[in-house]
Amino acid sequence: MGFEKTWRWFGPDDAITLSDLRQMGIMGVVTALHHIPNGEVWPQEEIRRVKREIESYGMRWSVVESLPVSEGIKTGGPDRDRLIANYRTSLRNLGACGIDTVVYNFMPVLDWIRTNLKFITPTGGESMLFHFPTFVAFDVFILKRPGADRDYSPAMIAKAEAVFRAMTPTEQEALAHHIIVVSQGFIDGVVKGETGNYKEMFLRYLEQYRHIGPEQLRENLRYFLDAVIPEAEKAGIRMAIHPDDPPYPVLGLPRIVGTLEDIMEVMRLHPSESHGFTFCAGSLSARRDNDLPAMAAQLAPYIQFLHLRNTHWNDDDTFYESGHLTGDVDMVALMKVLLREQRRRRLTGRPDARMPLRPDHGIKILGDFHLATHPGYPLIGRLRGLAELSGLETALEREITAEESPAS
Ligand code: DNO
Repeated sequence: MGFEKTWRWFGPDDAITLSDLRQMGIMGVVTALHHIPNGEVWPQEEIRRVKREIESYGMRWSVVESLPVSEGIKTGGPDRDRLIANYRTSLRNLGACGIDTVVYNFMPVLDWIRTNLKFITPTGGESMLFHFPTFVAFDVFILKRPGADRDYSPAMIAKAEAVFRAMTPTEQEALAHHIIVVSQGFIDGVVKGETGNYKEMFLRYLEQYRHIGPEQLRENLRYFLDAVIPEAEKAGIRMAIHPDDPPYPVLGLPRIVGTLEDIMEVMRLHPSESHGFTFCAGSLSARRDNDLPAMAAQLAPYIQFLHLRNTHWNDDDTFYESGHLTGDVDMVALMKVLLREQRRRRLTGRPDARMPLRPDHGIKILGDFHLATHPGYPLIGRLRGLAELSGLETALEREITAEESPAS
């Protein structure tokens, strides 16, 4: 059977069309109503319109990624009950339209972070890289976040200063713009590109978390889950929280979905079949002490959606997105754990045995350089990843079947 092969599609503005997806053998589409502002209700007519469009190409709307959680919910601000009520209505509407899997994350202010969106790989492709001292240079010397220097060791500050001094003012500005705007804008980030003073705006958002540590953020997540999970249960929806990327605190902001212990704790906040997890291999591997196959084995019953890709660490400070099979994550071992879980679900009749998988991100190669796509979402690089993962899956499925029914 294998996992349901899916693809993230950004809607009508995506340079990759639904008919392209169909040619690639995609079964399920992963998308969101990106045109609806964060915090507003997703109306049934809009959901139905997009769903019909996807179905007219012979595919299904497999996963919503993401139904974004507004800042007011994460900070526990005065408007949180209104925002949660809207979120519940959107879930009800999605359920009424037959959508059953919804991704969200609980990262304060900003989502994923890379310091170089155009890193040239050893073989000449274009990927994305994270260099910790460059990130510290952004925080301490470019953004000038108050108190930032207290968060790092003197040795790290010295490295960051050297990075900062080697940059031209244009490069400094581009780094800030990439982190705050470019890599967030297309996934409903809080700071949009229109504003010239995006750094000040961003600092104001950070400021709202001045008194919110991990415990309080977890409490705010519990409050959210207590309100939305019962609604998801009624609507027949499984919620799949996405891990933090990178999976540790940044810019003085708490991040609480990064390690096995974190995720188990989040799962305990509101036990329910509708409260699950997105196993994002790329995000989780942005922490060297995360052992992914072991994590997948522990978290298996909660996994509702798979984002598979790999990372490679050049040294303790630097990782880059190295493709799908190649890299430091043992993708063979990981895939095996996941396939065993799928088999277990099938045998026990669990309704969530399709386990949608998408090739997460990809390296730009060949014609990808001529297509305007979002950072991390090229056509050929992702398709290559999907092909590699599918090949691996086919081979491992056969191996697992043989192991379980040995020839007599
Ligand atoms: C970036 C992705 C994120 C992630 C969302 C899930 O490419 O890792 O957009 O899918 O944060 O809510």
